[in-house]
Amino acid sequence: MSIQQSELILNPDGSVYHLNLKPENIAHDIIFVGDQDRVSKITKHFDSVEFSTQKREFKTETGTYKGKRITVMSTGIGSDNIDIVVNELDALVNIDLETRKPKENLTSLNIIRIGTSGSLHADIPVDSFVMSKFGLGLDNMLRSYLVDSISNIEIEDAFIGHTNWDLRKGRPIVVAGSSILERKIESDRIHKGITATAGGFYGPQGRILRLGIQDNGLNSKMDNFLFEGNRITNLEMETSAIYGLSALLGHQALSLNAIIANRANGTFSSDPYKAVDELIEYTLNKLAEN
Ligand code: R1P
Repeated sequence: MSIQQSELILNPDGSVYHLNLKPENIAHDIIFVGDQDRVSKITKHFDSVEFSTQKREFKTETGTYKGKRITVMSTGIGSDNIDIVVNELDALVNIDLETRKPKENLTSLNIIRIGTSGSLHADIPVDSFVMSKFGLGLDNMLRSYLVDSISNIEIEDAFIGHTNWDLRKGRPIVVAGSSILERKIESDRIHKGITATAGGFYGPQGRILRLGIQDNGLNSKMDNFLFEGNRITNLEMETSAIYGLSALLGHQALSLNAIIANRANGTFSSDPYKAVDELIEYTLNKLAEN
């Protein structure tokens, strides 16, 4: 059965609806960033850029770095955007856009997020790097899919018990990142742990401006959560969604974040762009190694 026009929407030129991309526009190694202005901060290091487009917050550039073909795209903020980006990217490689049928031979993409994030621990200071072994989704997006095969129920139950999580907010989900990409990118320089993905920036991450929040002790409970040596290192808004959809669709995904705020001691990086630039150069060189 072919997928109907209303379900997989294509633009008049045949590109996918939100990303404005055709299959030939993307590489198999893809870097996600949140901020559209971060795309050129990566591609300025490229040998050359062969393709560039933008629709809404989704800016994409494809080129080569030290001979390796890489696509860089901005996802904007939040898991709802990740739902669009990962599904449309998968359609570009795994659905025949002419016949509108899934392909028999599937392609696995390598997806790496280079993001910014807040640390929950004083010993993970501003300007350091964090790699997410797991994404802890507090935002519910993944719960619309059949997630039993990818969710880590033991960690979820431990987290729910430890934080006395109110299930009216939905059931948290824990999904692992790609161990293949982890081995490729890791080094002593990078902290590893569980990255919590929140469904918003203020209340959902415990920030109080004028509104009271449901659990103002949540960040400190997350801070001292530990499961088999894994602690929750940081809070941001995309990682668990990237991990969940990539795992379900058969792609490898890894999330890296430059720590620009430390929620444990209230500090903010004096030069957040420098920390992000360093993480960009670190990641590009690791990707180009083999
Ligand atoms: C919030 O300011 C945004 O910054 C972080 C969060 O995950 C959220 O997207 O990441 P990016 O800098 O990659 O967007």
